[in-house]
Amino acid sequence: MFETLSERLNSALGTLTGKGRLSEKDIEGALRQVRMALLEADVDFKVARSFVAKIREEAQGEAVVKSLTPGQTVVKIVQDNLVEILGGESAQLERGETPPSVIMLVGLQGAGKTTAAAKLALHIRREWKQDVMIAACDLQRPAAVEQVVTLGRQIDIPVYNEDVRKSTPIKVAKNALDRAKRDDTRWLILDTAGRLAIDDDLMKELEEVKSAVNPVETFLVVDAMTGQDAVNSGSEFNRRIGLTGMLLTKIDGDARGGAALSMKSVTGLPVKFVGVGERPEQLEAFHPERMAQRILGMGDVTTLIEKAQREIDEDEAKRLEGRLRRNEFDLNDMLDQFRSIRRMGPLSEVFGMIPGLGGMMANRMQNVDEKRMSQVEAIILSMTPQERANPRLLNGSRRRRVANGSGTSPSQVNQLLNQYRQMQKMMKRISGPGGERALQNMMQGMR
Ligand SMILES: Nc1nc2c(ncn2[C@@H]2O[C@H](COP(=O)(O)OP(=O)(O)OP(=O)(O)O)[C@@H](O)[C@H]2O)c(=O)[nH]1
Ligand SMILES: [Mg+2]
Repeated sequence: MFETLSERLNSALGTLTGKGRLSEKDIEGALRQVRMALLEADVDFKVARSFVAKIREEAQGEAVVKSLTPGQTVVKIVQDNLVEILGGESAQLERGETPPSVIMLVGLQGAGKTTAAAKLALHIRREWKQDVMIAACDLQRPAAVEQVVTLGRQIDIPVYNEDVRKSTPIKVAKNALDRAKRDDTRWLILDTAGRLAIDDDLMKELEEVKSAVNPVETFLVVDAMTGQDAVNSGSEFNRRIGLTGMLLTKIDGDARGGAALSMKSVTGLPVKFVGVGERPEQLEAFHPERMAQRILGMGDVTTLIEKAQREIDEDEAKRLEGRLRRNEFDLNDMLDQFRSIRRMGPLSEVFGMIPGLGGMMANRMQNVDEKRMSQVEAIILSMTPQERANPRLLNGSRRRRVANGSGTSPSQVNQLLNQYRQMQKMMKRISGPGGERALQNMMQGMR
C-alpha cells in the first residue's frame, strides 16, 4: 500500500533526521525530494505545491530552529500536514433520523461498487449489529444482479432485486426502500450501474434514483489505481449528483496513492472507507492520522490491534491461554495461530503496521514469508492428529514421511519443530508470572 511513496518520503526525510542543525540548503533539498515523491505518486500538482509550501513555511519557524532535533521536528510537520490533506479528522458514517438509513454507491464501471456494497453491509452488521439490506439497482446487464445476489448469499445479507427486463433502477430503489421499512431493516445499500466514462444518461438515472430514496450517504466508489482521472471524475459526480464522501478501493494494489492524497483537497469530500482486497471483509474505515503514520513508515498499531481483536475470537483466546498454562500448547494450536495471523491480511500489510518495521522492510519480507506460512500449514497438515497433539512422536522416519507428504524437506520439518519449541517457550514466559514484563522486553527488543 503506497510503498513507493512511503519509501521516497522516508528517504527524503531521512536525510534530515540525523543532523544536529539544518541549513536552508538541507531543507530545500529534502523538500524538493518530497515534492518529487508526491508528483510521482500522482498527487495533483497544485496539492503537492501547496503542501510543500506549507512545510517550507513551518520549517523555517522557531520550533524547528530551537529544537534539539530539528530533523524530527520537520518530520512531525510533514506528518501533521499529511494528516491534513488526507482529510484531518476521521469521518464517521452518517445515520438517518428514521430507519432505514440509505447509502447509495455510485462510480465508474469496475470501480468496485458491487464489492463495496457487500463490504459495507458486512462492516455495518459487524460494527453495529444492525440489519442491512442491499438493493440491486444495476439493471444494465443481467449478470450484475446475479453478482450481488451471489455475494449477498455468501455473507448472508438479503438482496432486494427485480426482473431486469421489466423493472427500472428507480422502481427497484423505491420498492427496496418500502421493503426495508416494512421489515424494520436499519440500513439499505444501493448498488448502481457504472459506465466507462461519465455520460449524461448515467447521471440522469442516478439523479432520479437519488431523489426517489433520499440517501443519507452517497458515496463515490473510486478505484485508487486510476490516479488523477479518479479525482476528475469525482468532481464531476459531485457536481451532478451531490456526494457525501468517498470509498477508495484497491489500495492494496500498486496504487501510487495520489488519488487518496488529492481527493479531499480537490473535491472537499472525505474518504470514509478504503477497500484493501477483494474479499468482503477487506474494508477499513479511513483514518487520516493512521494512514499518515503508515505512509511515513511509523506503523499503525491501532488498526493492527483492531484487526487482531476482530480475527481472534475471545473464547478461543481464553481456551488457548488455558492450554498454555497447562503446558498443552501443541502443533494444532500453532496452526490456529498461524491461520489467525494470515486472516489479518497479507503479511506485508500486517508487518507494515508494526512501527519500526515500516513499509520497506515489510515489502521485502512478503514473498518469503507468505511462502513459509503456506509451508508451515502444509507440514502440519501432513501430520496425523496424534502427531500434532504430541510432537514428540515425530521420530526420524515420521519426519521424512511428513516432508514427503507436504512437498518439503526433512530439514524444513525440523526447522518447524524448532520454531514450535521456541514458540512454546516464549508463550510460557508470557503467560507465566511476570509475563507482562517479558512481553514488554520482547517488544523493546524488536525496536
Ligand atoms: N484488489 C482489490 N480488488 C477489488 C477491490 N474492490 C473491488 N475489487 C475487484 O474489482 C473488480 C470490480 O469490482 P466490482 O465490485 O464488480 O465493480 P463495479 O463497480 O460494481 O463494476 P460495474 O458494476 O461493472 O460498474 C472485481 O474483480 C473485484 O474483485 C479492492 O479493494 N481490492
Ligand atoms: Mg457492479
